[in-house]
Amino acid sequence: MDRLCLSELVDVATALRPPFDPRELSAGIVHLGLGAFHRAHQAVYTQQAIAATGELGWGICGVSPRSRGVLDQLGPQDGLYTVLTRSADETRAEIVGAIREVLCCADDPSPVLQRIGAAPTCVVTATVTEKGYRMRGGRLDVDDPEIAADLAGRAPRTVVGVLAGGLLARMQADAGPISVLCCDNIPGNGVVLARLVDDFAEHLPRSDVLRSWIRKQVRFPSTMVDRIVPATTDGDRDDVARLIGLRDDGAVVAEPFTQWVIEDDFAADRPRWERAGATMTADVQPYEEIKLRLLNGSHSALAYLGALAGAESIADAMAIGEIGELVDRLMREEMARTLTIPDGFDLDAYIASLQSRFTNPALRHSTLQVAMDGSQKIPQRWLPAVQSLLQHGREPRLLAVAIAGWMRFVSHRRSDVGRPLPLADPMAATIAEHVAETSSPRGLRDSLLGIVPVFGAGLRDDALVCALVDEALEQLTSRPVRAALRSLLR
Ligand code: CS2
Repeated sequence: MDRLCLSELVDVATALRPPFDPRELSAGIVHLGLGAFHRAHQAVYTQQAIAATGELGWGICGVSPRSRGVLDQLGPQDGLYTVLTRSADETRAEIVGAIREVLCCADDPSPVLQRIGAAPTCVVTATVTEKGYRMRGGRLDVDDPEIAADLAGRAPRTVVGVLAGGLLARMQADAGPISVLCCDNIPGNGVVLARLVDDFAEHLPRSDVLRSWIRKQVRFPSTMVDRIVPATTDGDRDDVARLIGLRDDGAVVAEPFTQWVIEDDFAADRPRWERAGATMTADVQPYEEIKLRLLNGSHSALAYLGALAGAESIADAMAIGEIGELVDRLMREEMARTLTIPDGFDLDAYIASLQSRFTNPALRHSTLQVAMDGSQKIPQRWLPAVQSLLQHGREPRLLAVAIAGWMRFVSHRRSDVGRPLPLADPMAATIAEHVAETSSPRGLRDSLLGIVPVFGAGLRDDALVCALVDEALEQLTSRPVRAALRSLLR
């Protein structure tokens, strides 16, 4: 079977092709992090915005910070790939042509720095996952060996180093203002990224000049991004081949739902993403909190408890009655009480839509995929809600069950049906050291709550939290997840 590329597009049904000739686009956006999420989210919005406005200057120069694999997927396909949208009733294919160039920083970051420094580039976007920013407590982790190596003067390879280097190139070229959008699940992601870049710039020679240029010429709008995008499987690629009649090694699969809320604070021109359904707003924070706590917070609980109970996918986890009930009550009885709900926002409808998204039978979203990188996710998904409940004199009882679920997951590493559960986490070694210190549930709770980058400094000393986690961990240690939850949910 022939492979998807520009010259093969003529043979594809018009309805599946990009709604413009990709050859006519020029790149006005640099995107860092070419994983499946970007391909199924911002690139699709951009394609639709270009189609709606006819503005051909918003092609994307996609950058893979480390992996050359993406070059092998998208390079021979001229940047083209298919988004397969799956729901219970329908599987739909759409070819995206917005990515016009693919670069990798691993070999040589200089073309990327030049691109960020070039006047036609007005927007940089990033999806590099939480760990890609290499931060600690919201600040740049200057002790991180990769950050330290960038700061010591090599050609930058970290995301923040590349951004700072690109902005330096732009200042030197006098190429004008630019906007940088973080599209990862981090609260206040714009403010956070601005701070990380400033932390990096502070260590560069003549830092004052660059830092003050950035303050004047660069905006970092915050964004809330949402679309469930499981890892692509061979089965997905086979379905794509059937639908488009070509082999596609860059295909991605996603749910029908998609949402993008963007702070309307740009330094320069930008694509009309609102013409593709994005919401432009003065304040992203309420949306971001709602999404991070209700969607991502529930997702992580489903991932750990589901994986322990032997569920391979999030939908399988939801189908386990006790886990479904826990997540429903976690959202309504705990998470929702910690949120500021914008006027006109229908919280019940939002929760109902999350439940149907989590149970989408056509999406095989693996529990282990969501379980990855817990140390980077827990701080923003669970802990602000724990703190908020405590401040209001409420018990974070169900959140404690989720925390105990993570503790059981990282310490036991085996499901109730005996399946090994790998721990994929940048802090895996530290977590393993803390686990090795002790064998009792209480000891484990005390030791793991002592990992400050994950749980902060005070939680370990909070008697109520300790008691709640102890009770849940005791249960999860002594019986299978379903029986433990039956007892904990009484
Ligand atoms: C998930 C997210 O992998 C995870 O941790 O919770 O990727 C989630 O699917 C997206 O944020 C949905 O927008």
